[in-house]
This record gives sequence, C-alpha cells and structure tokens, in this order.
Amino acid sequence: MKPVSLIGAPTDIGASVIGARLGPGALRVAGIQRALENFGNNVVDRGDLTGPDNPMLPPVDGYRHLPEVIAWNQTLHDAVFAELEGDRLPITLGGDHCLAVGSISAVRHCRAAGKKVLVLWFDAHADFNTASITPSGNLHGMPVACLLGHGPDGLTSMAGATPAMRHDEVRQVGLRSVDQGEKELLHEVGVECYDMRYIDEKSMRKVMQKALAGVDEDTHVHVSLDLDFIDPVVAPGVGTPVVGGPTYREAQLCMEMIADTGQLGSIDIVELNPALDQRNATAELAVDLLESLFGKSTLVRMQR
Ligand code: HAR
Ligand code: MN
Ligand code: MN
Ligand code: MN
Repeated sequence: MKPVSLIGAPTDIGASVIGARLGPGALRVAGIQRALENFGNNVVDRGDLTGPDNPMLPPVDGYRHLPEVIAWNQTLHDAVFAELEGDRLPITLGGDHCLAVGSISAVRHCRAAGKKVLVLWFDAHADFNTASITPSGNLHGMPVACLLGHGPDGLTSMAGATPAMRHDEVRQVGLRSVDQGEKELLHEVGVECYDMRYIDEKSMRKVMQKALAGVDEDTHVHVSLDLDFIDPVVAPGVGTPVVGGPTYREAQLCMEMIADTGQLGSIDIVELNPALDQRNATAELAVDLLESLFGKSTLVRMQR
C-alpha cells in the first residue's frame, strides 16, 4: 500500500448550509490517522489548507461564490497533485463536495503515468448541475458536470485539458435526489448511474461488480465519498440529508469490494457537517468506511 497523506480542506464555500468547514477537525477527533496506521500504513497529516472565508452571498450569473470556489480548488489541486507525484495516496478531508473538482483534476493531470482513471462517486445527489439548470447556484451541486467539461472556465480547465474526465470514467452510486435538469443532462452525456432503485433491485454486490468492471492493474481508482450517500439514520451529520440511502453494511460492502481490487489511488471524504452530527457518529462512520477501503475485513486481514 502506498503511504497516505491527509489533506484538510476546511471550507463550505460551495454548500447550501455552513458547517462542513469543521469536517477535517471532526475526522481527526474520530481518529482517522491512528485507524489507518493500525493497518501498517505510513500516514502523514499535512494539516489544513487555507482559502477564502465563506461570504454567504446569493448567486451571481448562476453561481454562488465562484471566485472563492476556484481559489479553494486550485489550492487543493496543487496539494493533491504534489502527493500523487510523490507516489503517495492523498485523502482530502472536506469540506464540501465542490472540492472534488480540484482533487480529481489533479488525478487526471498526473495521468502522466499513463494510467486509466476510474472515479467512483458515492452520493445521494448527482452533482451534475450547470449555471443554467441549478436550482440553488451552490457549486457543490455541480462538480461532476464541471469535471466533464460543463461549467465555468476556472473549474473546467484545472487539469489543463477540457474536460478533465470522459463520461465513461465516472460511475455514480446511491443517487436518490436528482433535479429535473440534471436528469436530462445526465442522460444526454451518458454517465453511468446506479440509483437507489437499481441498488434495491439488483443488490449492492451486483452494483459494485458493475461499477468496478474493467478495473485492472493499470487503473487508478479515485473514491469520492459524499457522506450523504449513506442513510441519514446512520449518517446524520451532513448538510443535505436524503432519506432512503444505503445501510451501514451496504456502504461497508462498497468499500470492501474496492479494497479487493488493490487499485485505490486517492480519496475524498466530503460533506461531513459536525455542527449537525450526533456525538461525532458520522465522522466515526467515515473512519470505519476508510478502514474497509484500506482492507479491514472481519475474518481475514489482507496482507499488503
Ligand atoms: N441538487 C441540489 C443543488 O444543486 C442539491 C445539491 C446538493 N448537495 C450535495 N451534493 N450535498 O452532493 O442545489
Ligand atoms: Mn456530493
Ligand atoms: Mn450529496
Ligand atoms: Mn457511453
């Protein structure tokens, strides 16, 4: 396993509700570093990045806080890029989900290594809005669209190439709140989505087999984990909870199956809102899920 770097990005610049800026601290309190070290990983905490405060302004031309969102993402991009170039595994501790533009652009950027990229996007939401269809202007509802080239220049060109990702390099799991305009654009662009109905009908195991299809030794798997993916009964500490999500075990199974590929390359843990959490339960859940992602399983400890 590659050595791990934790990168705090304490901001809620793209969110509808404030509080995600407290996420990195809550993940540290939940013992994220020690949990990963227990698996024999070398883990370095790089501390928190800095960026503009949340000015809490209404949208301008369809975007809230666009210059500030660009600033945070550029800083995160550079930090994640440096870790990848150093052959380390970066974990972004968010922060809201707009940050995935920076982290995933960095993954694309450093594909200098020539690897294939697969982004697994775990979320209740599709995050596929654009300025013309967004109901809110919040940029945490737009990162997948931006990464696929549908968005403002400052966010679509961060990887040097537009778009950063092809539609078939992203697979979305857990969707249950998708706006009408997003739905149409998702179909038009052809993103592979496994919504809750599909998960119910096929089982999480089948869904993850499909989501991981094609992953081989030449693939960099990026996990973008929006904690509102999991049912809010289990994960209450998020700004935009949506009922009817995966159970604790279903979420664990996703992580375990990714661990089995051995191709995990980078991670975002986002949308944790400690101000809305119950006794840090959602941060502790995130740490449990990370442990599974790094190979913890009940009966057999994987040798790495
Ligand atoms: N679709 C809504 C919007 O764009 C809500 C987006 C939601 N929040 C997130 N993203 N946490 O996953 O405003
Ligand atoms: Mn999201
Ligand atoms: Mn979400
Ligand atoms: Mn296609």
